Amino acid sequence: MKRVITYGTFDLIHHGHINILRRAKEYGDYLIVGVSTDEFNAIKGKNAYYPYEERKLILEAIRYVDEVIPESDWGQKVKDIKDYNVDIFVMGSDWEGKFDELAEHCEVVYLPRTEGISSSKIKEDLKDNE
Ligand code: C2G
Repeated sequence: MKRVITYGTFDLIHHGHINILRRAKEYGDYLIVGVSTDEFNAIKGKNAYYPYEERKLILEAIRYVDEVIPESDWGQKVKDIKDYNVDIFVMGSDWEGKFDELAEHCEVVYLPRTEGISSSKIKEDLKDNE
């Protein structure tokens, strides 16, 4: 029973998110997603269109996702890895190298991002087409 975890804002869910969730799940049997709270998004300098509860609801409806937990600060990952018995931590390649210290506690995997899509691109494109 391999347990995988990944983190993110996951606003305006798109195929880039689906790709990383599907591939993260392929590394194990159970995928936990730490979804950023609205307060943590403010710390990350992100302003999500959907509030936390909606982003959580949408993620819970995705077939690859087994559990959704709040991500409220940068420093919670080690405790999450221990508390949830995580074997593998997965992030997109834009984070390559940023979480290597977690390798003391679990396997760390960075997967290539899906090119050409992002929540901010969606917002910009919609604005341009108004
Ligand atoms: N992602 C991807 N391809 C895209 C867009 C996003 O693979 N075209 C991946 C990101 O690499 C990340 C995940 O989808 O692994 C979620 O992306 P965001 O919602 O943008 O999350 P982010 O703001 O990077 O927050 O502690 C970690 C942070 O919470 C990550």
